[in-house]
Amino acid sequence: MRFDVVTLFPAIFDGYLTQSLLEKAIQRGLVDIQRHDLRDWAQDTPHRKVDDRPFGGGPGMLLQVDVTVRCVNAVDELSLTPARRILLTPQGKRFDQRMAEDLATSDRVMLLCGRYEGFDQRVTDILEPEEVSIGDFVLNGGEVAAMVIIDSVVRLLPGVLGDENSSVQDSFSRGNRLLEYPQYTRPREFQGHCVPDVLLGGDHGAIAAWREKQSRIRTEQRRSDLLDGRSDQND
Ligand code: 6GU
Repeated sequence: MRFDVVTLFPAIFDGYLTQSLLEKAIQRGLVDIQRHDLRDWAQDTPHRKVDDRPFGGGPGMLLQVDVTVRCVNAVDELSLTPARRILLTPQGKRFDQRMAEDLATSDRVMLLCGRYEGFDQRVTDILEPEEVSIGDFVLNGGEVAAMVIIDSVVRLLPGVLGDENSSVQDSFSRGNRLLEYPQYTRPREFQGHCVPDVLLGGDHGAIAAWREKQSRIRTEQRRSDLLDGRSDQND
C-alpha cells in the first residue's frame, strides 16, 4: 500500500517514519510513504507563495487552488493506480475504525494536509477528495491527523503486526463495539494493589467471562454511546 502525503511541512513526519512500527513495515515493503512539499509546485520564485487572503475578508490565509491542483496532478502521475484522495479538515466526516478498515483495502491513498485556514473551496470542487476530520477539536494543521490515519491503517495491513489476530480483537473493529478489559502483568501485588484472583486461577472460561463483564462495565461507564450506537455518525 502506498501513501502520498501533500504537506507544507514534510519534516513533521521524520521521527514518525523512523521511530515507530512503521519503519519496519516500510523496510519490509508492506507500505510506502512518500511526502510531497506543496511549496515545490508554487510558481513564483524565490518566494514560492502557496497562500493568500480570503476574498470577503476574515482572519488567516488560504492555500491556493492553482498550486494545490498542480501538485495533486503531479503526484497522481507518479503511479498508474489512481489514488483515493483524502483532504484533512475539521469540517470533514469523522474518521473511525470502519474508515481505517476501508482504507486498508486501497492500494494507494493521497492525504492532503491543510494549514492556516485551510484550502480554497475549489480544491474540493475540482479534485473531489473525501474530506476527513479526526475529531471535534481543531489542530494547527492536517499533518498530525495524517499520521493518525496512516498509523491506524498500517497496523491493519497483513503482516504488519506480529500476531495476525491482534488487530481483529481491537476495540471498535467491526466485530467488537466494546472497550478493552483491564490487563495485568507481574508483580502480582504492588503497593497493596493486587491482580484479580480470577486471572491467576487458570480457568479460561472464567477468565473470558470476567473480561467480557469488565469490558461491558467500562463501556457503560465511559462510552455508553457505543452501546446504543449514538456515537456512530457514520452508521
Ligand atoms: Cl483533519 N485537521 C485539522 N486542522 N484539525 C482537525 C482535524 C484535521 N481533525 C480534527 N481537527
